[in-house]
Amino acid sequence: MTQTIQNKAKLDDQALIHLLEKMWSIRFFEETLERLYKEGEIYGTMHLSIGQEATAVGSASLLKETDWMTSTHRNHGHSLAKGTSMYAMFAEILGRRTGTSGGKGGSMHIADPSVGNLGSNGIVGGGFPIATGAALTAKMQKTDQVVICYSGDGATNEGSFHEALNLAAIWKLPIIYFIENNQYGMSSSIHEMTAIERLSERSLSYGMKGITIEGNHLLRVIDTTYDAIQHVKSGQGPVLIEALTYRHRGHSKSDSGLYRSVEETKAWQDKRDPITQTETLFLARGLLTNDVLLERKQALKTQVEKVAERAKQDPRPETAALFTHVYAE
Ligand SMILES: Cc1ncc(C[n+]2csc(CCOP(=O)(O)OP(=O)(O)O)c2C)c(N)n1
Ligand SMILES: [Mg+2]
Repeated sequence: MTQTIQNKAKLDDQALIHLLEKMWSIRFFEETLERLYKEGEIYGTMHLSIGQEATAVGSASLLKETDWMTSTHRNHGHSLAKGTSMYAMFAEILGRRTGTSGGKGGSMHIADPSVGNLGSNGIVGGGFPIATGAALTAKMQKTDQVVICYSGDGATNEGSFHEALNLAAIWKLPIIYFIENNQYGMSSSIHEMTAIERLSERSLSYGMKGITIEGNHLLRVIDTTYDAIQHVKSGQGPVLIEALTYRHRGHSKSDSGLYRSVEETKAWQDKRDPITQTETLFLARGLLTNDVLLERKQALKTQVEKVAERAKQDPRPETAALFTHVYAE
């Protein structure tokens, strides 16, 4: 018998299953990218968010299409969860003309304003001023929009973080700073890089609300983001969410992983994987049976691979395209 899973956003069983499917599709998307990379189809590097799917899905899915978000170099999950086309993202990363930026930006420059995705960013901390400016726009134009600014833990040591948070707090902007604390900034442990225990404590110095949560727990992310949206919409100012998570893969494609132990990675993969935890919960509550789960998962995997193959057939940008989109018209 199904036991409804309580959540503050009042998502029903079907909506929750849809979020699980979103997490699967993000994982399959990135696993497909890994394969394509090994096959020599992708130039440059990539930063995979495998292991961090619950933070992206549990938060971005609560936004309306007209709400905004900014992301980082590790943006695939956020961009897909906000509604950016998977096909256009594959095409972008494969350097095809049909990509979100005409195939000229690549993995770190996915943007799609049509769904409120104001862009990812290769500059660590580069999203803070952009997102804060977007929130100021929303407030001045009284549009009722909310902004989520995603960042990593390492980025909170950039000056832009502190300047942006201060301004957002004094102007009471409708923005949620969502830190995905995956424990490392490249090869640096966050514990060696900051002298505080919780990054959410930083909210206190700016006079804003702050909270640290288990980021691999989908329901916890949903509830926390829901509360934060209500808070910023009611004009009480910004919220800082620190979500504890872990990236299963290396920082980028060139990472020999010498800075963390195999045991540590294995523990996060085996005991705290966001997808496995969600599947276990949904099965236990009877939202779906094991057979249905496996069937849907396999179907989605096949579908994602087909999308990649379709994007691969597209043409690359023409040489003349090098000179377009460089300056605003
Ligand atoms: C301004 C700037 N400094 C340094 C870098 C190099 N760099 C790229 S990612 C990264 C680590 C970022 O760590 P974190 O914010 O925790 O994000 P994560 O990679 O863990 O998602 C660094 C130092 C950069 N891209 N931009
Ligand atoms: Mg990090």
